Amino acid sequence: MTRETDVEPMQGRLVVASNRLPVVLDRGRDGRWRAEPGSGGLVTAMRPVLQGRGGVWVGWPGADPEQDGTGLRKALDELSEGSGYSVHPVLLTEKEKEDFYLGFSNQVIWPLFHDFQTQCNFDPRFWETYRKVNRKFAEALREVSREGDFLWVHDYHLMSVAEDLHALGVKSQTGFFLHIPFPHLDLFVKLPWRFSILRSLLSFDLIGFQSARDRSNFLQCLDALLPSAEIGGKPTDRVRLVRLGDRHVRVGVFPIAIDFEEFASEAASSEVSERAARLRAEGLGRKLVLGVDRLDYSKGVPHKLKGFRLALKRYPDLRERVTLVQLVIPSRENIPEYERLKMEIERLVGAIQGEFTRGDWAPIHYQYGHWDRVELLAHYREAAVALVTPLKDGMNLVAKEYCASSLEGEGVLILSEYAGATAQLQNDALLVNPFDVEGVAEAIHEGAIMSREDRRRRMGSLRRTIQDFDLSWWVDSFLKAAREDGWRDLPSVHTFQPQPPEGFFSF
Ligand code: GDG
Repeated sequence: MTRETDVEPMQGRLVVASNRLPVVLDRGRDGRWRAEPGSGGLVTAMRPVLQGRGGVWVGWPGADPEQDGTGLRKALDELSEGSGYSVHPVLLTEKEKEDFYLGFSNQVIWPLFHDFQTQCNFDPRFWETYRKVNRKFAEALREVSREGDFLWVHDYHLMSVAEDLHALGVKSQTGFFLHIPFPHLDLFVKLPWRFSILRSLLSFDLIGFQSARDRSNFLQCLDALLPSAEIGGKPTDRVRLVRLGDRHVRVGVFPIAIDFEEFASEAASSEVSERAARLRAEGLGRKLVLGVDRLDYSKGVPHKLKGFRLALKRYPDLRERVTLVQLVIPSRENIPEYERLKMEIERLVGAIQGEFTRGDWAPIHYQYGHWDRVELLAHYREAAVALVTPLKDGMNLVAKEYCASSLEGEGVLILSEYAGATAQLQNDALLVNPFDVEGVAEAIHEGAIMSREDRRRRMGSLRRTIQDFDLSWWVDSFLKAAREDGWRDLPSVHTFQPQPPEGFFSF
């Protein structure tokens, strides 16, 4: 389903830039490139927007240009014709891919911004290439945009683009959205290029974060490292203003969302219903506990496995009654840390199977790979409990997709305190600190035995929140914030503070 949004940010077109174009390229046996639409959180969010209002999407197509630049452009043009917007490739060399994408983006910014400072490789060559590639993106934006367009740049790969746009004399208004968390000052100061990154970000006209936590970290960094920046507004304002010299920058909180109606209607389709019924039959009446995570150390997969093991140990009544289905999606396999993580997960799964398997019941169904959409939605629909335990996450769309697909309204969401989604879903999810293995085990037990009434009440409320703040709300709010006065009447932000347990003594 495609949806148009009702907000005109300005008179011009929308030009989106992200590291990857929303395509998967494949070279057929005849040697010709074919471009298929891609998937993923950012793509799912932005594609309907561009389809509805037209515009341009600028990004790396994911293929090696040296092999056949011309054929590649032709395949992309063909895709543009059918999609309602045009795509414009930024071509990267092997070295740029290594140092910009695998290097600076995924071995500096990704670990640091997810609180894994010890996994950072602060190689100065990575930074040099990052700057060069950001410049390349800015040049591409200058080439495709015209005055009055709104340039919407996405994510940590492209934090310096606006600074380059200024240097190139581009006058269009710009917005930036960070899909991942922004770290606390104590971590951010470790970054050798901390001043450059802050100044580059302040070259955008609007900066959007996923949660109040991330914006507050960013503002704290500004306060400490660029004291000449004046910060206006209150922590609960959707948009706050920062003044640096003659620049005025809006800094907002826009939790990314899903197309609720699309998930709900697809989950109700006959294909998904049939697959869900088969899963139920195969499960022999056992409760399905579900985990869906990209292979990434930020997702806390070993932590959830340890929590599940402890739950089975402490509560023998769970044995043979619940099965954990854990999908791990391959990601960044060229980085050694990801290979190590995969081995750790597989070792833990093996140990738990060895300890608890009885007769025809194995406690875990572990899959390393991809599911198609029907398989994913059937699992969401059938799962009695979703176990979402990231150690840090910008948002976590899986948590929202699970609720939207939980059509009977009886699923239980166990959610980490460190997911961006927690600020919105804290009242009705079972919250856990994933580092607290006992807390995770207790939540699994509580989720498995929760009364139907309680489950319905919680899931009903989760679904309403996700529906009220859905994808079109997210896009509209961002674009409203970019307009002259549009941001003034946006609703206030959700915040999250861990609550002390009852009876906890405070001074
Ligand atoms: C980043 C931030 C933020 C996964 N496996 C399959 C599959 N998926 C889809 C899910 C979901 C998406 O991939 C994963 O999104 P997440 O939000 O959980 O995580 P990241 O990939 O880390 O995304 C994150 C997001 O950006 C958006 O701003 O929420 O915090 O880290 O949509 O459904 N889809 C299919 N088969 C799979 O096997 N079809």
